[in-house]
Amino acid sequence: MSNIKRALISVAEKKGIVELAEKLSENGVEIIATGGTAEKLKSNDIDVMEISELTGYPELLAGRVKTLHPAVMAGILARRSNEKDIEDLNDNEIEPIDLIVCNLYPFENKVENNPDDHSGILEEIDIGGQTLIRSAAKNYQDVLVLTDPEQYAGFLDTYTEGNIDKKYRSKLARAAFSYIANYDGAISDYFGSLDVESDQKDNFQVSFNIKAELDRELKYGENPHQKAAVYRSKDLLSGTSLLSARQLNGDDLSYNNINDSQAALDLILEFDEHAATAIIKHTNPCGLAIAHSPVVAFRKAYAGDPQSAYGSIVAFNREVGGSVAREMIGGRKYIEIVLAPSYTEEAVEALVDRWSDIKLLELADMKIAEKNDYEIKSISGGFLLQEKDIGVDDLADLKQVAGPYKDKEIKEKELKELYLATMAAKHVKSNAIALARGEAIVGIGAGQMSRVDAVRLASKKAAGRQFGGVLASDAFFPYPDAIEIAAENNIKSIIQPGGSIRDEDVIKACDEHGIKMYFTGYRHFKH
Ligand code: 93A
Repeated sequence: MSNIKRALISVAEKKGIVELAEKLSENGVEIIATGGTAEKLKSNDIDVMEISELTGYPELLAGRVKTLHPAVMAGILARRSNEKDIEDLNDNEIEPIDLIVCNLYPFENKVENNPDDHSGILEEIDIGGQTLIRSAAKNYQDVLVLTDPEQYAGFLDTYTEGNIDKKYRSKLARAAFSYIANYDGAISDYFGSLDVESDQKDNFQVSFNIKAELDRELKYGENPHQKAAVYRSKDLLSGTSLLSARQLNGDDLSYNNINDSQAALDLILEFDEHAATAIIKHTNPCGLAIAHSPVVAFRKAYAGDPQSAYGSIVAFNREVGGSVAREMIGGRKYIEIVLAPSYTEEAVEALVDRWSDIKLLELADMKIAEKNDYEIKSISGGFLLQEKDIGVDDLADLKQVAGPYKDKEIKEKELKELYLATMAAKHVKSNAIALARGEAIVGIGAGQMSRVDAVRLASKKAAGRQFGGVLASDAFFPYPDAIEIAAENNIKSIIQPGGSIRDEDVIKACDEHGIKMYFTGYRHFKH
């Protein structure tokens, strides 16, 4: 049994504390506690020394100063193997403290529940408890520290079995420091939010600390020789998170699976009004369609590029039922992952029957983020942080800048095609070109180093099906050469952000070929 003679308990969250103190008491540990904690323990017939008895002071400043006292701090911080430290304790009649059980004032709850009560929030900044925890964790070789009721049961087992060793102590110290780091992060976020308020929120700076927790370790990263893990962070999200998906079948998701599924989710979230299907390979869509039903949406999306759809991720914004499942199975190529808001039992059975290892992800609440949804890209020594590319694609006020019928309203059907193509181009790696016809994508040119090559590639992929369809580009055309190729490929309309110094040449080329062209004003680079 480890040598714990005295424990100091000071907890805001009192869950499990009586059971813990009881066990310690039974084992002859002397218990010291702060006001509320002492009261709770006493009312459960546990022998407790009040902190004020130890310090010789009452709790001061309405509790701001309770445990901040040399008799406490030296009792924790004294190195048991250091003669001088022990001499100091003896000279000052201070007894060592071997165990700290402490969790802090619920600062985050207070901010969440009473965001405008500034002085109340300040009172929830714990000082003494932090100091107890830090001191114990610093002196972890001699002092144990528990900061979470979830640790109590494991601690009691380890303690009663006499297994408290150096490794266990250091594990507790690490947990203590990360507990404090998170706590301080929340405080700093709060003060950051005050700054942002006074800056009129016009200033995008990292006024927040990104806090993240390990969600799971992965088998490996993008390649088998790279280690990898998934972290989750509330600071990076306000919309739907893939991390809340329920997996109904299949092995654990790999790094690439997660990366691709996120791309699938980002794209499918663009569609709400119509049933949509997106088919993703290596984060790029190779199929995308809208329809009155998910069955037809899938059929059309798949027809976009059946060859590339092998081993793909298929995302739906509507329930996957039996007929959708049968459509997916019907003699088609292997699908690795399906992502949908829900599945019928029949659909799950049919899909699993066909592909026993198919990964089925259910994400009930599919909602696009409105704000505070960020993207991070790592660079050596730091990272790039940006808002996600969301919320600018209402095509209601589209401006036609070239081609015939300028004074006519855009037909519903064409508007759908324009939207579909724009969404595809937005979610394709730049330089991106997407061709749409009849509510489906028929050709995509992804990740080309020149835009004109992207147009060539998309046209080749469309293999004639683009006739009379629309073309979307993620960024402006620097030269009119791409228009020539679009004309050769019988494109009827082009949608693009505009903004090139040669816009006039590009408009002229469209006019010459009788191609309608619309400017959106929004670029959608994705690199
Ligand atoms: O206001 S404090 O920062 N001053 C202190 O000296 C102090 N010591 C412990 N708050 C302090 N504590 C905190 O009191 C602990 O972290 C714990 O959360 C809480 C327990 O108080 P009680 O036992 O009275 O319920």
